[in-house]
Amino acid sequence: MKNLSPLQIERLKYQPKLPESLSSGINSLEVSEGSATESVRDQEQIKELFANTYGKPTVTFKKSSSSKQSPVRNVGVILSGGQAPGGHNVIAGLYDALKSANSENKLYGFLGGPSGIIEGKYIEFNDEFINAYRNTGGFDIIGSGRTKLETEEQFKSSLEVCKKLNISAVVIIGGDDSNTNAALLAEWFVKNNTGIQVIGCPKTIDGDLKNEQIEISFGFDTATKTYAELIGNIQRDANSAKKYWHFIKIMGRSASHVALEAALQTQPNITLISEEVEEKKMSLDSIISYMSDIIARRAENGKNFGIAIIPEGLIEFIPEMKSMISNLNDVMSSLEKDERYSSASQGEKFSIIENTLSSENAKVFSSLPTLIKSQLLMDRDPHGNVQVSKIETEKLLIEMIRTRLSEMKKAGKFSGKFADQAHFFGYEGRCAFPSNFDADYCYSLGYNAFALINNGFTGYLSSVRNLTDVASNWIAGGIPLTMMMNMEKRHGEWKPVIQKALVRLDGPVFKKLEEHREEWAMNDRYLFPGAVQYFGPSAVCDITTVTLQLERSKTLLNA
Ligand code: FBP
Repeated sequence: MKNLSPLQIERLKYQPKLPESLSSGINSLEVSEGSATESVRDQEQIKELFANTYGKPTVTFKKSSSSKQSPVRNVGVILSGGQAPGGHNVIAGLYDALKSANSENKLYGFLGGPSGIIEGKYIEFNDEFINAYRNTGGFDIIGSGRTKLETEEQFKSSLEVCKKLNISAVVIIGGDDSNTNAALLAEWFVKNNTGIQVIGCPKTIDGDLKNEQIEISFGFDTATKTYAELIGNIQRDANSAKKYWHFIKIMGRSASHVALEAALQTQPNITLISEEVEEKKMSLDSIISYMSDIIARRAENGKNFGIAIIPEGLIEFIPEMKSMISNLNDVMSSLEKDERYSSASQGEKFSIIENTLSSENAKVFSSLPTLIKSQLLMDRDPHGNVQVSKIETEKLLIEMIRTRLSEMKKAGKFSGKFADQAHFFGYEGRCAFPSNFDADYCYSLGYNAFALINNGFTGYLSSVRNLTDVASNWIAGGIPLTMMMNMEKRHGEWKPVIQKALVRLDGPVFKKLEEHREEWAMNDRYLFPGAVQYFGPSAVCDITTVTLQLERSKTLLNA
């Protein structure tokens, strides 16, 4: 093989593990149905909007002694949204299941995300093509995109493309927004008697697509292990040089699951959790006080160094910032179309904004450093929201802490030194080689997605559970997408969307941080997890996240 690293060559040979129920043959599955389901909230509205796909039961697959004939099927697959390690294995699992059900079956990959199905851009997979991507990171096999699939026109174009390719099922691999789109498409296909099924697969490094049936979204395991390795390395450096405070912002959009898991794996001195900031209504000023106090107390012990973990979405959870950003999003949606604003200089833009925001929000905006102000004015995402990954919150905190510490110094309350380093970990982890857990989980999700198709389901999310046990004991099945939905305001309109799972402050994962953080702040208890392990003892190589282990052990205790 040409142009492959030694690890690539070894990983291509890895055979992902499947739950026992699925490994006995794709055409020999018995379906066991649970009772009818309801959406998490707003049941009446969701039922009305999804009249054909609402209320279906959860399903579980079991081994069956009899085998049935599987008709020829063509399936299309889409990778949607941000990259997450393991996406290639979902496609490999889907392909293997589809081919083992009937060798005449075909799998098409839509290129560049959901726009591929709308515009009819696709490839057909074959063994050679798939084999080159097994157990590799990235979404480059067919590319990804963030086009929303939600309008009648888009659905009609998708139908035309499916008809042309004789596709009878579509698998959408994505996060909460993409699976909301999967639910809409599934409903539209049933309503219009097309006979085309739609199945979703739970993807996102953010870890915020989870519930009782979806224990973890794929990619979270590998991404958090990658960030934990990097944090561990920085902790070693900080503890060696003893001269820098490292402020590390970590991807994860709104929820702080990624920051929390990385912190549990590494035990840094400070970990901010956005959900706690919001719950306790902590102002920016009180966050600065909390962090400066730890820095000053460590300095008293002769430690002018440390590690602070900052979740990507923090800024939106600080009450005064949240209010200002929401006002700013509204203001920007009209200002962006205004010629006078577009041609204004940066300074003029700031004044226009300050004069347009409410007086409270204008005060907050004008108190921010220029760098942050300009980042707040950058392009909005497709939902009209500020792109939090582009705001350098870590630098905002550093600047404000520096000012606070110099005030404390003047008042005789700080006698140490403060030298900082800022980092942002995000893209470093989204395309890493999937860990064994993600390689196995993703392959199982894809394989299971075909099991759902083969058994006639639509509007379901592929679900593989019991994930802290060995893979052979994992439970495969599906849950109706509508079960995870509620109504939320988007662009000023109420829309059905899959509910995002935020960090629960009463859950075992946050409690673990809360119990230890004072100890970790003052007495260095750094852990150095090292690189993701692919080969070696199962107790090192096959285990999943601290988050899932804590959550599952609580579930088992309560069971
Ligand atoms: P998904 O929700 O689509 O999985 O995306 C996750 C994510 O990595 C977030 O953590 C981050 O805020 C965002 O994507 C960045 O996206 P982009 O690279 O498109 O700006």
